[in-house]
Amino acid sequence: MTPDERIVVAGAIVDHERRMLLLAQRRYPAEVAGLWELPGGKVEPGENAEDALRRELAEELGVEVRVGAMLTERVTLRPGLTLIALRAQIVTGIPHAAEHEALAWVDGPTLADWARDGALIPADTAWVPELVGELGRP
Ligand code: DCM
Repeated sequence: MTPDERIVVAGAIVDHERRMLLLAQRRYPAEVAGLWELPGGKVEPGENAEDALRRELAEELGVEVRVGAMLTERVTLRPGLTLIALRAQIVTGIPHAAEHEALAWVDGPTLADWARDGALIPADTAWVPELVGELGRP
């Protein structure tokens, strides 16, 4: 990876029973306004992905999270900008939409439906099979 490569990190936030995933509805830009995403944002220079995710989720949702393992798929958003997702669970706080239009907890079948219906931002559909396979597993 060259030094000018940037990472966007998204949080696959699941509840404590690992049944539901938290999705956030984007307000901007126009191409994706109204679509749902795993919340997150750009890793700043000198920051690691875990720290960036904790910072972004504190800013966007007002929660403190414990960060877990990365999901398998990496998505190239454009040359030099790669999207990854890290598993996360809320340690403190109740999520609220500080920067998004709305938040929703979805179970696996609902996530699959929303993806099929085009309700997710296109990049984030890469993670749907892995997440659907995990949600609700004992
Ligand atoms: N992005 C994405 N999926 C996410 C989060 C972000 O595809 N779950 C993209 C949208 C933008 C870029 O990453 O191209 C930066 O996102 P933001 O505007 O939230 O900082």
